[in-house]
Amino acid sequence: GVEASIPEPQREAWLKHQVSAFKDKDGFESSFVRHIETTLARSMFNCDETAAYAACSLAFRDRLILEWNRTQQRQTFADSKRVYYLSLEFLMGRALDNAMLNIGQKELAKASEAGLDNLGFRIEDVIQQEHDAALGNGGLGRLAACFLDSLASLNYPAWGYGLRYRYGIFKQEIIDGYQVEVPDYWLDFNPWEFPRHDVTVDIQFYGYVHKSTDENGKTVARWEGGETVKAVAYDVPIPGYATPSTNNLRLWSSKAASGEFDFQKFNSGDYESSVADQQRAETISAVLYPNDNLERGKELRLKQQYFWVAASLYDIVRRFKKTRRAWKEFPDQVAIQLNDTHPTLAIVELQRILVDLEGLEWDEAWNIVTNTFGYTNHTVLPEALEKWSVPLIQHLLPRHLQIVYDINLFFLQSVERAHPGDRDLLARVSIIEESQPKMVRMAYLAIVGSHKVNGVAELHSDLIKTTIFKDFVTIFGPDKFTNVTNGITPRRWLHQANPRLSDLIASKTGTHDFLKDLTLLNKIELSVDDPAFRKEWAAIKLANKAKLAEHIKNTTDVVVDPSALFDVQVKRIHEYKRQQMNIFGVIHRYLRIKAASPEERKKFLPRVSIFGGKAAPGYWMAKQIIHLINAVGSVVNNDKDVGNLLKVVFLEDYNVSKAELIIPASDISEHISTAGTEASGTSNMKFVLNGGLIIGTCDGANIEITREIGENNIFLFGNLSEEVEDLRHGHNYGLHTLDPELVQVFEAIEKGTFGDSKDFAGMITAVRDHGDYYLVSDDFHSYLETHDVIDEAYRNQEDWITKCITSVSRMGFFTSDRCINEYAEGIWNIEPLPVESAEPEKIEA
Ligand code: IMP
Ligand code: B1N
Repeated sequence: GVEASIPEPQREAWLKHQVSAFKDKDGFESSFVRHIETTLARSMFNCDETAAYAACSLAFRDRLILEWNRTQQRQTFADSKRVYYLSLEFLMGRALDNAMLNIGQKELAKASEAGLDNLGFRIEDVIQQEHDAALGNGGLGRLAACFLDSLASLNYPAWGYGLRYRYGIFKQEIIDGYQVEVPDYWLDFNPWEFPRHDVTVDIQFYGYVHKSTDENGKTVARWEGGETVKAVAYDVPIPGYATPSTNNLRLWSSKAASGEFDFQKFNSGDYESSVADQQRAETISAVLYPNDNLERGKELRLKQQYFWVAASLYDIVRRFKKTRRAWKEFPDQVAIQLNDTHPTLAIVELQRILVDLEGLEWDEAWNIVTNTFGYTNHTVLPEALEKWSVPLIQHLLPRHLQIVYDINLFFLQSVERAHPGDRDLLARVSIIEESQPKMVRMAYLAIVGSHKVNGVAELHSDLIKTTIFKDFVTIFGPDKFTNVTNGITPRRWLHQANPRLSDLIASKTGTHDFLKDLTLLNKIELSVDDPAFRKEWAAIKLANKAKLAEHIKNTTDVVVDPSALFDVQVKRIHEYKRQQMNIFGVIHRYLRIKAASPEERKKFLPRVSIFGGKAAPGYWMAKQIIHLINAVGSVVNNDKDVGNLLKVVFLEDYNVSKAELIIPASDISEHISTAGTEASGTSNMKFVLNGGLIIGTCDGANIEITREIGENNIFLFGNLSEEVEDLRHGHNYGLHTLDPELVQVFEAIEKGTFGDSKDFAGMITAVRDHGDYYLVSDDFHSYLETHDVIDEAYRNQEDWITKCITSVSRMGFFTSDRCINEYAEGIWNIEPLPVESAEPEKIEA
């Protein structure tokens, strides 16, 4: 702010000492050695790969933070509209590799690589030292990370706001075939964050509401009492690709508000309880809830949500106030996007700030609020739709509950005016569910408080309009609801994960410009028949598979043949994603191989079935699925009759950096959710972009991938989303005859082929006796048939490679750059703001 600015007369002295970052190999080496010796207090006699990682990161960080300062100053001077992306999850993965690619560009990356080499380290090994920043569960968190990359790369003035969890998603170990969770303490050394101990916000909880009448007869509400926790900001710079723009991800960490200890208690000898208070405050940002697509209504989760939302809004409002504009201009300066309903309290908090603290009239405030927010829905699964109990909110946030009730009252009054006498409609759309206890429906609150609501793939956006949010389309009209199909950043998911493929593509398109404009990929379709190109294409896939085979050997002791078909399903373990169907299919293949004569066996195509993914710690069925996959693996992989025809591998601790290894090594990946359940999926896009084909249901983004790449290049199967409801209905009326091939699989499990069958009984009864909610039996036959089609297709390697090249060439649509441009234009109404480089010679005084 102005208060902290150095006065004009002294600025000359500052300008004499402008800091610059390294520009070449020698500069890199000098920065590296300086950080080793000063920042890290080590020396050439005490420098291992971890220290090298640290020093290398610090050298790049110096560059990054200069660009960061420059970008933030430019955005402040320009006084243009900013977008704030509020997400409880940011699944960032590793930063060094990404920073070298994005800010480093080719020359600097090459220079630092040579510098490292000269000082005795290999860049590949140094990069491997970094611990993933894993502040997310799966697709939703990784999408937020891809969006940050695109926002910076496209020069949009944008900040992310999240929580600085001390523990990210747990580390998964597989012990005797079972998942074991180990805490992920990742903050030991993190060179990518800047603590801002000067940027803190006091956050209030509990207490009561005091209402009084002011001199004009207006009722004023004051929230008093309760307890206070301090939010401390930590900033993570987000480099754009091929641009100096460096945006900010601000993560909040919780601390006790009253200094280190409660001295009252301390002096009265109650030392333990004063430490306990301290720890209770720190608990708020301690741990990421490890559920994907599930909300369990825990008080601490609600505390996390309010803590983060209140700190972020305080910060956003403070920044707006520095501009001294009128409140009605707030939506011209600020767009806030809600990543699912987790930050929905922000709507209530902004209304509270405007009405209670700033004294605006309700309607004027509400107009500002609704013009500021946009809401993205990511799921239609009922167990994932957030509801909070009224008594819990009443206790924790008494004033917010009153505001929610008022928002609901005014909303229902307007519905009543437009649809007089429709009591059912009022009950259906009420933000308050009249249950025991009463519940606040967060998605409804998010819709009512936003000007746009979007789904994340076409089918999903249609589904929310015709099912869960149908009544709101009637009330607000169809224009409030829109679609922005998800995307992925090609920087990480092509160039970083698969540098050889990226370079091969560049050799045909002339430059790496497709990393900025992914539609340029279509140029490689002209080379689809070029023998040298095809040969190199195949060689790259084989090398990526060999690298994964090496990892499989090192981590599981299973030896797999890189020339076999690699069939991959890596994602969170969930019944709707149907890993159970996959492993049942693997068992079916195993039974067929066993039943075949030695002569017939020669006709089988060698396959490796690769699984990976975490189960939520409390999700018993998901854990049973992991156990069955491992049990099948230990039987199949040691069966002499099977040999190389089938291997089954479960890769421990699937995360972003492992995804970068696994995805480029896939021939076929599986995206086989029950139709209508996977909102979009984003790994489907990553696999195709890396020259793998997919088997999938007509669900989420699979449908649009098919439209883009052509239906000859994808293996679709199974019932359609419009058939699901009738099928489920049929099951419940006893019309469920199990697929005979699935019966064979169940018999084998129940005979004890894979160990004690009791361990897997839940998976069988879910299908056979409990209505088969996810339609495993209904889709099983078509699933098996499609795998046979895949075997045949893979035998014709020439056709297969043609399919792969053609598919990659048509994937331009799925860049997250396209998503961000769509959000910017259709929802946020913001423009890019390019920044000049921070090189000192270019800075004007
Ligand atoms: P904030 O908006 O106050 O949180 O500031 C974020 C960053 O924007 C600061 O660290 C500065 O880099 C930049 N910034 C903020 N205020 C000013 C200003 O008045 N002039 C130039 N840059 C500013
Ligand atoms: O969001 C992704 C989509 O590609 C996936 O299809 C979708 O399943 C995923 C509550 C969620 N939806 N909902 C969640 C995560 C954590 C949580 O506590 C819900 N994740 C998705 C990106 O759009």
